[in-house]
Amino acid sequence: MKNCTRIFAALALLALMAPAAPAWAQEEDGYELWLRYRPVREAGVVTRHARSIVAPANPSPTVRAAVAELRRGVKGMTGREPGAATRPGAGTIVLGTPATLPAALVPAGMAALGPEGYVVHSAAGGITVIAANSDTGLLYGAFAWLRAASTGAALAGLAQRSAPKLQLRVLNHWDNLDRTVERGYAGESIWNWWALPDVRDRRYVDYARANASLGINGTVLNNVNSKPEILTAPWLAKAAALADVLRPYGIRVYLSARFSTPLELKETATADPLAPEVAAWWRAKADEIYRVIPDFGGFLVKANSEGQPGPQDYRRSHADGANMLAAAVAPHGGVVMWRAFVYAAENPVDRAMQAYDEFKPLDGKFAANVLVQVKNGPIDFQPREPFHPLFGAMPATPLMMEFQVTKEYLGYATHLAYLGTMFEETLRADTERSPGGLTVAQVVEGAQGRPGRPTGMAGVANIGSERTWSGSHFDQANWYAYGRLAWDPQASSRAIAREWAAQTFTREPRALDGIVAMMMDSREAVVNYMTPLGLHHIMGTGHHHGPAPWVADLERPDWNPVYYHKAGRDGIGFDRTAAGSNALAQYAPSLARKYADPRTTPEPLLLWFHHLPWDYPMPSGRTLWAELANRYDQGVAQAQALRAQWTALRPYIDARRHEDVATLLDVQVREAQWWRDACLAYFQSVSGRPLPPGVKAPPLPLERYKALQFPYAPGRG
Ligand code: BDP
Repeated sequence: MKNCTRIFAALALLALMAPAAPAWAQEEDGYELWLRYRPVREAGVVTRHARSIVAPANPSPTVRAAVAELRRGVKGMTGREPGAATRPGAGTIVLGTPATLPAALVPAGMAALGPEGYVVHSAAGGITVIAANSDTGLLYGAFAWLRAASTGAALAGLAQRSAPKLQLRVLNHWDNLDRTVERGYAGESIWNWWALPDVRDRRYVDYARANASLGINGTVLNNVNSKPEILTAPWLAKAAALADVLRPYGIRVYLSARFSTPLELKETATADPLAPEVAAWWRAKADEIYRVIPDFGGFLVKANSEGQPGPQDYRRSHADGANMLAAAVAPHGGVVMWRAFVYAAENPVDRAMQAYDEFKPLDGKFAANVLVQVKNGPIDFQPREPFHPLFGAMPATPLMMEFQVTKEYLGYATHLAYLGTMFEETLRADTERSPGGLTVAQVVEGAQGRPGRPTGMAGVANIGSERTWSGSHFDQANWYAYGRLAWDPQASSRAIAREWAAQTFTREPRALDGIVAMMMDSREAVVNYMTPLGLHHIMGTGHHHGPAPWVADLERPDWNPVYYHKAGRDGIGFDRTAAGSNALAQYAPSLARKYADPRTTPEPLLLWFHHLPWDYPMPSGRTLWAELANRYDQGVAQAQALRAQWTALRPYIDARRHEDVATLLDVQVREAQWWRDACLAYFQSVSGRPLPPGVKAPPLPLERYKALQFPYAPGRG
């Protein structure tokens, strides 16, 4: 008995010593994402500001969703659910548009907010006003208030005003009709196609809430490598069921269309975009789609890329193909997002140059409702790439950014790599296409284009049916960061990381500092242990898991890692200067001049643009060979540091999520080491040089690394 008392006393003491928030005591599985609404220490303040909610009469489903979210959030944070009130007063949250708010509560400057912006502000008399020009704006405002409350903002002095800088903020699901997900590492597709349209999984609502909390307003349901069936009546009924669930949350549904659909369905004799029967088929198909999905967003198209059919099969241009589809959806207000990710098997030109070569001449030739969707870099979602040269080079065409949120080339969902910093790096890059500077973000925001043309950003989703949604707790941050940057491409990745971590893990300042520090370092760690100094595309064939810089036997030159690193006795790197492929000429002249000289090329992109001798002197004083080895070692050390930092955070994180993350970090350390060992073994063999002094020899002979096979790696769709 006495012993028991002592144990209890010790436990009580431990509990007192532990951080203030009791959240660690509760096991969490990550399902609630950043919308956890756990008890906050200033619960009294929150209650005082949210005793009741005044909503417009006859609320739409969207307003009902906003009110329900406020109730859920306040109840979670305070234990007390706000009631309904009919009149604004102290402690009420009043939601409304200029048409429904009492005149005295309508904030100034509402017109400038546009259709989706919101104001959240503390009015006199202890009233909080959430105002917008549309119900969707009110929903976004409700989420903004909840974000403020759950991150500990001063609720008495709120003065937030925010409007999205881009119109289309879209997730691209690479989800197949059999529920597999191309490049998906979080289980099956969340779309249970088989059970749709009858069964509407409740998870779809949680998906919609999460996206609406970020302002994501569109979702492409199916893989860019599309099938004709998706546009047949039974599948349209499934898409329509999803559209019904997502609509109240301001999310429109889009579909990836296979260019040869009418031909493959045997409903036309050709898929030539200039054939009248083909244009007529697409018009009728668009009419059919809009009958079942009245707010259908439009089509996403991957054409003449990696074996997909397209207008070039009929010697027509990308503009011919895009404009034909655009004409079909235009009467309904739809758009076409036409991808610029093209490179042809027969084309001997540097793969990094092919999209520019094909699309630049088409500038100004696309219909008003077409956006050309361009990947962030010229190759393919590598851990680091320079920005795509098309940004800034097609002033008469709306260019939509395509980021990959799923980590195909960055260690799947296993490695911790916060992509906010990577997205930010591209968005903040100066294209130098304007004397005063013109960042990629500004291009995407439409700074060059005619006013009124659409703007947008796409993120290849990392969402699946696993409990964590994204395959790991930290991968949720990449969904979050993508959404926040789609709303404001000039936002800070550090601020976003902090905001995410505060909602997802803890508000304890020391813990937050630690988590944010880990996130901010993580992507650079991956770059260092996989592809330092501008190396790229040296991953395993097909699945892209693990190192394989030695692969040289694939049918097409540009499928082989050796094509990208060009390492030999003489040196390493891809010469993209005038002496080499001259890809540099696709950038603004001032930038091209700077990057033409290795000494004025940013070190992180050195081997992207230059082939240099192993003895090339680096700014550090080391030779290139020694610097490369040093970076690989640094990457491993960074991965180990992430693991150690996480251990130190144990007192602040609930046991289950702490363990989940720790387990993955152990894998990351092991795989970072593997990357380092295999790459150094290989580059040493081709350079014929001894390892630089102080660099440890890889534990296994090169052949052992080469022999590793991963026939069942996930995500190949
Ligand atoms: C590559 C992926 C491939 C995609 C392709 C694309 O490996 O699965 O289909 O991009 O974006 O990165 O179309």
